[in-house]
Amino acid sequence: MTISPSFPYQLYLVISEKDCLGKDFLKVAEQSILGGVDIIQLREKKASTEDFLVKALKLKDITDKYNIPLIINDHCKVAEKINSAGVHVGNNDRSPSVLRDQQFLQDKIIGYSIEYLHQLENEHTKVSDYLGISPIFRTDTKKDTVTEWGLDGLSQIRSLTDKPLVAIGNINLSNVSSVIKAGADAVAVISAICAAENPEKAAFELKNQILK
Ligand code: TZP
Ligand code: MG
Repeated sequence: MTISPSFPYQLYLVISEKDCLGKDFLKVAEQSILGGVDIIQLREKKASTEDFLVKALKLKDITDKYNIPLIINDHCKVAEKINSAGVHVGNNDRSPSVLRDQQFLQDKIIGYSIEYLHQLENEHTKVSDYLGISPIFRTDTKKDTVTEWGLDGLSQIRSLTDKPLVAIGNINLSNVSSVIKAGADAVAVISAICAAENPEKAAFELKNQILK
């Protein structure tokens, strides 16, 4: 695979405490980094701002220790408070073009989820640093999704944009190579690492497949 100079990360862990199924999510994060995860997003769907902030600060201690970017899902105020590497938003969240105008986000990473083809044409896509192609395959981890892009959908998007593409949705060891072949610059996973008995080994094996 070729590594995008503007998004030089290939294995992207999206983490929440709940998705770690009783394991300490901070340990899962650290083990995943040791296994080869390049970038981590904190995504706590039901957390209050206060609770999210506490988790984000603890996670940032770990990502800082290994010099790994921490991306914050939705909670842009928390992102600013902890000086995270960036934010990730979807179609129903604060829009990337408004976020980009905020001073603290001007030089940070903004990720934007693509659920409809027409989003490729909008201003938000233009100002984003990467596009989350959401979901590639239907997944039990997030049920309220719109388009199941599949490998063909991913290839089609690849042919329409030069933006770094982060594929997400039911990606695991058995399909990760095909997702890369279809044009993803990076793959994002939740359960393939968070739910694994050995998150370090799971990350290591995924990374190996990606770099093959
Ligand atoms: N966005 C689209 S699918 C998804 C998100 C956050 C969940 C991915 O989780 P998993 O367990 O890797 O399928
Ligand atoms: Mg969101």
